[in-house]
Amino acid sequence: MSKLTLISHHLCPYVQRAAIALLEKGVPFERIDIDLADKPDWFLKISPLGKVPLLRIQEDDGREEVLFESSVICEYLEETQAGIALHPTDALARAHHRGWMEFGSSVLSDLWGYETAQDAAQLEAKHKALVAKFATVERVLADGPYFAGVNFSLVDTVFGPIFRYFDLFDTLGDSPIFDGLERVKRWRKALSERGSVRGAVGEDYPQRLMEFLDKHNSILLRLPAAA
Ligand SMILES: N[C@@H](CCC(=O)N[C@@H](CS)C(=O)NCC(=O)O)C(=O)O
Repeated sequence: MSKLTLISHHLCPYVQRAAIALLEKGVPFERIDIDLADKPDWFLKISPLGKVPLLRIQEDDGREEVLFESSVICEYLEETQAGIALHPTDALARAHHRGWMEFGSSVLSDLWGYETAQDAAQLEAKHKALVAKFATVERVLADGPYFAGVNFSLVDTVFGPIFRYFDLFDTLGDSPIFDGLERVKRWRKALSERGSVRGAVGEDYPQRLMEFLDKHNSILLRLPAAA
């Protein structure tokens, strides 16, 4: 049996996708969190883009492989590990899921701009972009509780970490993003209750996210309700 190691960072939402997939499939793995502000040499040697996540696969016979890119890692796990299926069997449905995983990455790009906004205008622009993206998501969601109904899928591994940001952001005083988006809200709740989603970060996640906002001088921390 191969030994799997997830090279990670405490806050990274892309890492969380892979961690959730591993937890869903019940695959034992080791997690190594690195400091992205001071990347270790061993990491730079094996990470083509200098980014986490990486999945290190060590075979019993000493062979070793490293995968990079969260979607590649998740697809590899889906193809090689037993346990629950995280992709639909139908090729067209699977292609749609891959599209919505990409959509989740574009939401993360807006979220980065939102959480690192320095002034009210930047925050407002990213707030609007996020509202528009989640309104689009609302239109494709059905009865839930998950993206594709009762079956948890890789799209859920992408959005669980996205929604997690708002557990903290909701307390900081910006106007709500999900108002009127009842299906999105229901999906968010279902994901927040899922064991694998909860288990993909440490207990100190909210504190680390606060530190991140502080380090980036985020305007979210300077809103009247956050003071
Ligand atoms: N497309 C990549 C994105 C991964 C990514 O952006 N990781 C961030 C942390 S969340 C990172 O390692 N950043 C370090 C850097 O860019 O120097 C994936 O899906 O794995």
